[in-house]
Amino acid sequence: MKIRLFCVIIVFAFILLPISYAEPVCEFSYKLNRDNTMELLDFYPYPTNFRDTSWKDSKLVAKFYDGNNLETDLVYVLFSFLIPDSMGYRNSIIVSISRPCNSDWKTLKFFYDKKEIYSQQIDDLMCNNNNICENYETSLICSDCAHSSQDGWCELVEDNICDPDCISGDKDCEKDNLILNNEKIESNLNNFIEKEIETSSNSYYLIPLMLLLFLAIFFLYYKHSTKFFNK
Ligand SMILES: [Ca+2]
Ligand SMILES: [Ca+2]
Ligand SMILES: [Ca+2]
Repeated sequence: MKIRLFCVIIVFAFILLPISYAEPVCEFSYKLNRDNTMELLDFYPYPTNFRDTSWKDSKLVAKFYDGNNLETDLVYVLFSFLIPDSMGYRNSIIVSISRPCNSDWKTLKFFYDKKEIYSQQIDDLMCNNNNICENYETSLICSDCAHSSQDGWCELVEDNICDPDCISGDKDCEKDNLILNNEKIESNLNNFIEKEIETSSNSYYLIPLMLLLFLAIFFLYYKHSTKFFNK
């Protein structure tokens, strides 16, 4: 029995092990043109269990360099301008590369057939450390962005803050919605009561007016009938 329990624990430990090692991975997407010009389309850091699946035989290579211009990472980029089931060759395609985020990164360079075709400073892209959460920065890899703030990254943490980036899942947003709904119901009820009081108080002004009108009609009728009988 004890051996069976031990085996179950070991299996669970192996299942949970990769989850506990989820690390921020930085994904860069570029538009690659046939004349080998490039432009950044998107940069997105997200936590995952990174597995290097890059194709080890490509003419297009991406290399990361640190502040001392030393190569820290290398990615072979899979690409083809010939798209199956399309009209043939495309003039431009989208290429993406992913690597575990590294705060030492300074520059990302692309080489085609060992010739440099593109270079971009990426340290500021990841975090420019100016205490302003902007551009591609997220709290995942940049201290400029406060946790659970609006930074394009949804943090599913119960921290009494509703992260506006979460469409669903953040229980704090459900609490906020509940408070907001209760406040709305309370405010509607107050408005209704105020309107009722206003309407009622307006009616009170009408009572003496109605009474005066009634008396005036009665007086005219009485005067008219007295004149008639006196004739
Ligand atoms: Ca910033
Ligand atoms: Ca966020
Ligand atoms: Ca939260």
